[in-house]
Amino acid sequence: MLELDWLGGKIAGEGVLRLSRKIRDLEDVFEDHAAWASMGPDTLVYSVEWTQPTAQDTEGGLFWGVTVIEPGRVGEEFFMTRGHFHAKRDRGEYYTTAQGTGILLLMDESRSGRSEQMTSGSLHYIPGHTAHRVVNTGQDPLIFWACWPSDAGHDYGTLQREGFSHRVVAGESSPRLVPPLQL
Ligand code: M6P
Ligand code: ZN
Repeated sequence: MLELDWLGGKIAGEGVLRLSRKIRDLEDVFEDHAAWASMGPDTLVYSVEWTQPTAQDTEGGLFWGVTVIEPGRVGEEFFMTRGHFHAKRDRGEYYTTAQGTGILLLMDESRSGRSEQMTSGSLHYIPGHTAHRVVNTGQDPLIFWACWPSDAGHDYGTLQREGFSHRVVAGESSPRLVPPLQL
């Protein structure tokens, strides 16, 4: 059995997998390349802990994990996850926010974008065929839990080539979506 630190965003127990994404890993993700290049390459942007109780690709299995996105910006753009489509496009996912404030960016395969506000207790259903990326717009870490099918897989290549439909940047008084989108 594993133990969750629900608000702290940690999973304790055997076989927990972990990864971290630093500035140096995210060169193609942020728009302002000069701002990106001026930052310490070891600056932590986000980390993920997750459990895979079945093998990757098991049909009918589920994975469970937590992501902690640090507060920060690259130029005007807030720290965020790389974002992905599922390799098996029809697979969905749940996200739920434990702590912090952010925006979930969603984009379908025809590049139509929408967003959902993330705040403590918000639950987000991500349907299949939908790219998803989380942006931390707050001043504290943004902690969200996720549950996804074992055979969903991650397709990062499509967004690497084509980018996301929208970006989230700091506005004068509140975060702003570019191009504009109703929050
Ligand atoms: C969530 C899940 C994971 C994902 C992680 C980070 O925890 O969706 O599958 O890996 O967020 O997002 P990304 O893979 O886009 O960097
Ligand atoms: Zn996913």
